[in-house]
Amino acid sequence: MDQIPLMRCPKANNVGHAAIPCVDLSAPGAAAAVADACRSVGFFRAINHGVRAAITDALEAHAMAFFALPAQDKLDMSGAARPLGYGSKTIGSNGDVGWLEYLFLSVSSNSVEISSLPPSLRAALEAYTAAVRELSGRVLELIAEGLGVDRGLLRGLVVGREEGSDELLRVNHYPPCPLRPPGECGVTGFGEHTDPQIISVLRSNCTAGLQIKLRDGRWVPVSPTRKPSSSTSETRCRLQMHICMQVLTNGRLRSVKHRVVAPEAGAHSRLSVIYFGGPAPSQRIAPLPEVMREGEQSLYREFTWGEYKRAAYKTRLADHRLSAFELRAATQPPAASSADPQPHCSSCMQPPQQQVAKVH
Ligand SMILES: O=C(O)CCC(=O)C(=O)O
Repeated sequence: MDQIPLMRCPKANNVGHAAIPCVDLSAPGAAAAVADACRSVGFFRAINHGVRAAITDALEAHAMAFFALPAQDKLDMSGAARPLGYGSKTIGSNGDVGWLEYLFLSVSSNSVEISSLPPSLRAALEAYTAAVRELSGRVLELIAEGLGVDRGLLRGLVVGREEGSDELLRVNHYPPCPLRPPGECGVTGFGEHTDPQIISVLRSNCTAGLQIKLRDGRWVPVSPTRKPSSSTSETRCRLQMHICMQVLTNGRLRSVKHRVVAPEAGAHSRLSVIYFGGPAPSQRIAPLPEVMREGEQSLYREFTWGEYKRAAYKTRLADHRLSAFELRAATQPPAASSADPQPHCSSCMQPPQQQVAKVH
């Protein structure tokens, strides 16, 4: 039995799910549609992307079997998350907690760098990683095309680099939470944050909980995908832009804030798998001259991915992780909203660390 502070997560605005674009990656206008979605929301649902349902079904089944093991076995197989490994309720080392357990893995060299995982889970993780790496590369090509730059420019930062890149895979398991905080709040599964890398592919089982923050400051729920029928060979994936992409495009594409509310008692467990595509640690990150207009000022000072990552690991999830790299004198980014209004239910905002929940 463990104890964690019960973090309240305000309910999202009920503005429907239509705000989240859905892009058919095989359609003729896919490049423009992807670039538009990345400019406006920073997040989209993809269809016809080529990741087969058999691959995600296998990963989900093996991951659920892993999470069903006794806590000590999970720790013995993966090591305690620092930050890679198996973690439960604590996220990172700076005080972030959530109603979840997870596996956080480096998959940079085409393999999962934890050899003691069950071989079937390891094989499923490797097959999934190969499929979503390919998908990420394809989407990065489409984004480049949509921005009017060389198709290989962004893909080359993550996929197929000789010196390697920084790819991570995170498998999150959110069991139903037996406690209900008062008011219009749920329990935080994963607190609000933006991801630091370039791109990510998120896949979840058919459960609700994920919310994203729109440019106008409203939090909206991302509708759970329906379970594909047995005749559907593809799974459903969502793609997200990250901090590095925001910098590379001088704010044209935006990194989206997101969070997860834990399932309530009686609901199904949520399982999500996220592939994070980042560049090599020595990669210099700065606005790409190819995307800048003549005379346009850079909004960010140049940094290496390694430098940014070290800084990000010292922060808490909800911190504004780019502030140390922003050039304040520059004009506001084209895609970043200067208004950052409070969430809908500000009276419920974290961290009210006084309530304590018991978790198995
Ligand atoms: O579980 C989810 O759907 C999202 C989790 C997430 O944002 C993360 O692991 O960085």
